[in-house]
Amino acid sequence: MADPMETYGEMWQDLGMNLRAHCALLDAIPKMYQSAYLSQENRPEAMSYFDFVVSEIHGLRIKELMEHKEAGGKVVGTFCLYVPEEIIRALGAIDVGLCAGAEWGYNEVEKLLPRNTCALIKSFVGFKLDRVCPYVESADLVIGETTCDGKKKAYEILGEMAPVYIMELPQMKRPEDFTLWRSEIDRLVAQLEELTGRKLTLENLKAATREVNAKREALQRLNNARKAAVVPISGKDALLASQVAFYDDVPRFTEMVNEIADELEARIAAGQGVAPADAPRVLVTGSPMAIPNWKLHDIIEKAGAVVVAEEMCTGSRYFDTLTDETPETLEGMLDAIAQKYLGINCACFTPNEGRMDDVVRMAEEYGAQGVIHYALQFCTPYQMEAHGVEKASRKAGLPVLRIDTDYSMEDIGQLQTRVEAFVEMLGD
Ligand code: BJ8
Repeated sequence: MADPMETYGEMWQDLGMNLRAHCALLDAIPKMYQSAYLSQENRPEAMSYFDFVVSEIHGLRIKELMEHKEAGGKVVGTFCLYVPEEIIRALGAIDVGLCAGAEWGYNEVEKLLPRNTCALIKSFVGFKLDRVCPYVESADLVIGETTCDGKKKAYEILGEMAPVYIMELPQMKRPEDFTLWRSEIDRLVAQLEELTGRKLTLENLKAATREVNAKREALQRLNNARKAAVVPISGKDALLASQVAFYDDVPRFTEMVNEIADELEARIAAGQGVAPADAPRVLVTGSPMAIPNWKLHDIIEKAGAVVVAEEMCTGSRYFDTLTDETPETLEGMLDAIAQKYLGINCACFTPNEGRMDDVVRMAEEYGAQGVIHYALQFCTPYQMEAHGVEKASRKAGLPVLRIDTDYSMEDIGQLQTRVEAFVEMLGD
């Protein structure tokens, strides 16, 4: 394989990246990928597309972003599911998800942020401080949102290093909260029209909505296949598809995920699975798992279980509902977008009963025998909401294991022991 520095070094340099630190980061990913992904047996062949995407994680896609910028287009970075990608796309910009999933530059980060900040926030601040993420460096604008307190305050710090725009997200779902959120969507439109120099129209918004919905439908197809008695794809591979959805080219990604879904449907018909039919089935719920955070899925599946669903932002919360494409006015389309996004069940909301209902409903639909609640350490919303998830799951007869962890590998042994005991209990 060609040396990535030879192929992309100049591009990374032009982006102002810290090449030495970036090389160290890029060196770490293939080892993690080999251990978590390439060591799997009997993977769907079409997953080779994702092997390629990961091998080019900071290469080919960044080159595409640069070409888009050279042609006058804009790149917009986002950190949260609530930022409507339909609007960004409709205005000709490319939306990339920036949530960082690797421990990086903590020594410097902890001079700015308290040590007891969640790994996701520390990671994105570390990536920016050390200039190792070409997605952040290529963004013309970063859109943040008022979700958890840690993110809100970290965006103020990020704003000292990059252009940041904040959407105010309500924390409840009453009619007056919808009114506030709807006005925030209008503010976002104005901001993005100014950035892109384009006008939002009914036509461009409908076209973008169709494309984004098609991506969600492809992910729904892939995930539906996981409901089969003999599961045709590992949880790790399904998680990877959700992670890549945040930054890959939308039509290409949709096509490739539909190809995987074709293969999975054929595998189901042939009774071909990635795990034995009696492997315990687990639903994972909680904080998002940003790429390359594959730690918990890897532990669960190496313990002999199969993850059949993720109730998380890198999972069902991203694709399980579509935006209504039928309104025939621009205002109507923006109402539909506001509604779709306010329907997401993030733990930053109170009350958030919809999430408990989703966990129980999904466990039934996907045939999960147990629930693993995953929260990043110091993620107050998810760590506290674990109580409600546990209560609702136990009421539905589902055993629950609560895991609070971070991106480091220090607790691997302890997590393996706890997960193995849980999987064994499910198998009894
Ligand atoms: S919609 S989950 S992407 S806010 S892990 S930074 S919550 S302390 S990421 Fe999230 Fe949007 Fe909600 Fe999804 Fe804070 Fe928790 Fe850290 Fe988090």
